[in-house]
Amino acid sequence: MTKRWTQRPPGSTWGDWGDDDELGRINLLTPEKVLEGVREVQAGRSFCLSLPLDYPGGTALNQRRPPPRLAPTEDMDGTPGTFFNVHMSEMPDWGDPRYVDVWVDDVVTLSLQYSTQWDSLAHVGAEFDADGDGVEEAVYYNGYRAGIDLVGPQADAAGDGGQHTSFAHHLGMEHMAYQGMQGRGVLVDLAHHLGHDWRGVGLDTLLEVMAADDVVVEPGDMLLLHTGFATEILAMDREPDPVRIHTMCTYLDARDEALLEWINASQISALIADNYAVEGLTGRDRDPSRHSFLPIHNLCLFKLGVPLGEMWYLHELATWLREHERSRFLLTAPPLRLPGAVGSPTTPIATV
Ligand code: UVW
Repeated sequence: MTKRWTQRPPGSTWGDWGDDDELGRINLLTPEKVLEGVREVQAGRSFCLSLPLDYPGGTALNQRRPPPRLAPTEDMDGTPGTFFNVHMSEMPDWGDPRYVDVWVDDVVTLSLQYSTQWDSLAHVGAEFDADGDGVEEAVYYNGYRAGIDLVGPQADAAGDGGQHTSFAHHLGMEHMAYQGMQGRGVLVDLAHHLGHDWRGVGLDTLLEVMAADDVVVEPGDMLLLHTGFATEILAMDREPDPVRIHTMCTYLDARDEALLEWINASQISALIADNYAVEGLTGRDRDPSRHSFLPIHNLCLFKLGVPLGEMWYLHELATWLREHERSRFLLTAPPLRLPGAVGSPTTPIATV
């Protein structure tokens, strides 16, 4: 493959794992890193780090992401939405009175980023002059191009009469799923030290909290931030307060340049939080230069190849770790192996 770029964004890892790399710092989840995670397993207890996928409920958090809709598949005679409690003894065509089976099949319409989720490297790119001709183009991690490698739903995009529905031909979830997303997780308990007030956390505060709990992050670790957001969401019982859901718990303050430098220097393989977007939607409105709306998304997904986990449910894990004066565990968090998907629900398991 010819190189997709002649200049890479400053401070990026593009090309560090080859011209065709689609994993970025996920590559740091090496066999040794998995073993480091396995060595953290001492009690044999597992924690589910997913919310029920129909939380937060409604669309107050994001109007483009409706809650999942489950329905039965169509029946054998093609009647839509009826294949539920079907007696095979009574089925037309290949049913038989001797059969005792009763069947259900279902289908889901699911916004892949509605609830506990991964953002793949295909989720956010940027306008950047990757080919050095003085003109910016829309590119994603390692120079994969909008319109070529990530193709939108225009007719006949794949030359197959418009039937093709896999839009991210590169950087999609299948790469993370195949890799496995397993290794050592390290949890920082912001909620314990800072409470559930809505506030940004810069590097100084993050390091203070980590020092207070003796938390050490090493290259290749997956870093998890417990803010209490998902705990609050669960308590709202699928009817979130539309104001409070946007004004509760802590988030990373992306305006703190030192924090961005630390994320880069720490060489984490994934950045995960129990809140909406890891960082706040606080913007840099007074900055007249061109900049990213979500600088941590830009840094992690576009420049470094660090996937983001959002709205993970960390309450019980954080409680157990605190009781046992620990912060590390084995984390196993594959997304759906759904080719072309940009986001994905996940049911992460922490084993302690
Ligand atoms: C936002 O929508 C703000 O973040 P994400 O797409 O990562 O969920």
